[in-house]
Amino acid sequence: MDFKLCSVIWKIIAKKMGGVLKSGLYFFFVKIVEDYMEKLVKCEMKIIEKIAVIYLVNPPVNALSESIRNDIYELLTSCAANSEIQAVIFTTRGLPFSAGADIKEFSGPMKGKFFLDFYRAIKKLNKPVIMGIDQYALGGGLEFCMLAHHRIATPKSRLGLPEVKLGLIPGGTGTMSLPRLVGIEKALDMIISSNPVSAQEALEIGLIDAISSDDLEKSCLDFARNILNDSNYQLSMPIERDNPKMPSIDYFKQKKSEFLDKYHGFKAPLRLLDCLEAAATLPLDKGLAFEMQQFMDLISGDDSQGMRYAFFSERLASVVPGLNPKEALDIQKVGVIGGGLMGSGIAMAFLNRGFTVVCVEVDPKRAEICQQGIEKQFQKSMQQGKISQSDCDSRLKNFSVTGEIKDVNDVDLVIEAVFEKMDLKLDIMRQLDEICQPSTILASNTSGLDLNQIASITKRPEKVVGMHFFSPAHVMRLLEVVRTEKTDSVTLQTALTCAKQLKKVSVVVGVCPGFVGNRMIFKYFEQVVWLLLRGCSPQQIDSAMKSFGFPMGPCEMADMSGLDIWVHANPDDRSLITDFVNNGRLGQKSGSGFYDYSQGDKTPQESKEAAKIIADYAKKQQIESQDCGQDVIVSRLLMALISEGMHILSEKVVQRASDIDTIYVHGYGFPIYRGGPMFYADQLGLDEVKKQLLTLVDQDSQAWKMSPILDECITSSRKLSAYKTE
Ligand code: 3H9
Repeated sequence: MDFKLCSVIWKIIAKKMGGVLKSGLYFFFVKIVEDYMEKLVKCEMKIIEKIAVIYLVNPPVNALSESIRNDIYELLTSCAANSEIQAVIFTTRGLPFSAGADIKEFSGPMKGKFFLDFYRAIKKLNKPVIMGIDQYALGGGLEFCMLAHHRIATPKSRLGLPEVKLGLIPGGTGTMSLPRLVGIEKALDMIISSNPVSAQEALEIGLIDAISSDDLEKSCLDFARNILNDSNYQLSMPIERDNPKMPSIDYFKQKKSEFLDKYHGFKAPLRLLDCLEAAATLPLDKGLAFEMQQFMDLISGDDSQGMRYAFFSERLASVVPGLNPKEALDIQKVGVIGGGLMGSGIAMAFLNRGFTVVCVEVDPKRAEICQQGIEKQFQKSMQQGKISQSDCDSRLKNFSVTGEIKDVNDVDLVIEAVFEKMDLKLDIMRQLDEICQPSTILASNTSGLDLNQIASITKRPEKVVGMHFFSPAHVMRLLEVVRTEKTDSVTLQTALTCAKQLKKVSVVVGVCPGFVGNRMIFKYFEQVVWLLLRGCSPQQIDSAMKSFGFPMGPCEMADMSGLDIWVHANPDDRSLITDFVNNGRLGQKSGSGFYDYSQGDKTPQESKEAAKIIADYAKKQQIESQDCGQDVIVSRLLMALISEGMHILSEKVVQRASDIDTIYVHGYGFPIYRGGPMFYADQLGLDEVKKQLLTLVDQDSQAWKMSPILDECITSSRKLSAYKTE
């Protein structure tokens, strides 16, 4: 559905009618246009020398929505009835082959024709069907391809079944077809990783028949003609091949015990194993029925709902009404100020995507470490086969370290990544403003300082933006793009376009201490301290949060990032954490924090000394221990996130609640199958959230404040995760 098109037509009509139509009618109008557009023909067919060529036309990604599925089915039926037609080709003109079933339709009842109908229709057709795959065939798109007798792909195409990423299994015959084509082990590898294979690999493993040499349609037509002229040709569908062989007798038993641990909390991986076992052991019809049953169970479950919500939230988080991607400045050369861990990571993130990077590091020793660290990292990637020798060479050729800040005078974008001290950042920004070209965008990687103040030191505050990377910056996908009161639309758009080029998940946020992610984590951590002082051990807290689905507990996480970071970020902090730091327990880097660590081993071990520091502090503060079970731990920590998230929404720091969820899923390890803290609040029920929060407010009205947003959502029966601030 194209809202832009709707709004243009709407404006024309509204103007013509002199504003008679009320704006409320807009949505009614949108619905009519939407229905109309849905009904537009999604497939086009022409017949070339008795071969039907059918083009899939459902931009932008050829999602297999109800209307296109129905069109496909009708065309297959009409080709069966037309004795002139001897073969059928499905392909595209310019569009990707297909991104799979239309995920938007998964929230409602499944309507229209489906993959089993395609299977039966192709079988009944009894004429060769050839799929011409361009760009990608994913999920249901690949399942549809595997139902055909043959597949031909362009050299750069990718083919995969990424349903597990959405908490699903390939439920459109894929778990029966793929193992019959490529074997059980490869099928499992492809589906569980969600990673598509290249056309070359697809050819090698038997997933496709050929790679098109030039024109895809011509290759498919030539292939069809060859078959039709071959008197020995036998028509056969891959899905009807013999059952794939089990790799070993106890293969699935072993995999199940491995997956229980590896994919703890996720439902789809185990269901996938069941389906592949069914593919190996059951007759096809029973296998297909089993697959469909698993798919239907998963699609209605909380996990898949959370993961589908996360899919759309991620794409929405960088959408800002009024911005125009065409206005983004062309960024080629980037300056990074500071060659520490963060600066090096940012430099690598840009180098990995073909940018030229100049890194300024005034300390010669640190400059050398930065240069060597980056060289080492690229060489490691090369040894692991992730990049080629020439990739490695060109990245290093595009990189230089200098001790002179004036060397960034010709960059298009400069990002300061120096120590988190306001005076230092102000000084750097003042210098950059003088040195850089007037068109250069000045970005700060501050993780929570007042960016309005930082921008105000320059004569170009409208060209100042926050680009808050998460460490390690070349690995972590999240980027908070911070707009100040004065950031202009071109600067914001350029930062977002850059983020896209870096393949980051960017979320636009406003200025407030800690922005969104860190502001919420501070509240979360306050509750960790509260629990520690009431007698919960770090292990108890960590284990409760890991059972909830976090890959790491908060105490392990704090030890990993360094307890001194917390104290630096809260200079007035006189809490328990300061006592840890004063005792030299900075976390993993000092060999001890909440836990003890043996040299060269990051496994957390229970620490008597840490327990003593906590007990002494509690005694000093006259805090009595309380009986806090797993429920209390999980409730306190999640309520801290949910409550702060709602305050952030009231202050309009983000555009929508789902932006908060995107930050938490991609930057803080919130379990993706729970959608994020705001989505989880909806799953828990907002009345229940209110009940838990009221109890906390009752216990400590200083620490806990109710947000009016909660009541607003409850009284209007709206979902918190759907809350928009603009
Ligand atoms: C499935 O197939 C189930 C079957 O096994 C069984 C059925 C019974 N549906 O990502 P982009 C939208 S499950 C609906 O920005 P890119 C997307 O929201 C499906 N919409 O572009 C965005 O919309 P907007 C298995 C979809 O070039 C626009 O298209 N398939 C779908 O960076 C552009 O997307 C998958 O899991 C969809 N399937 O990446 C593949 N896909 O402009 C999921 C995309 O309004 N998709 N949209 O924000 C992807 O991985 C990426 O979108 C793709 C393109 C690689 C295709």
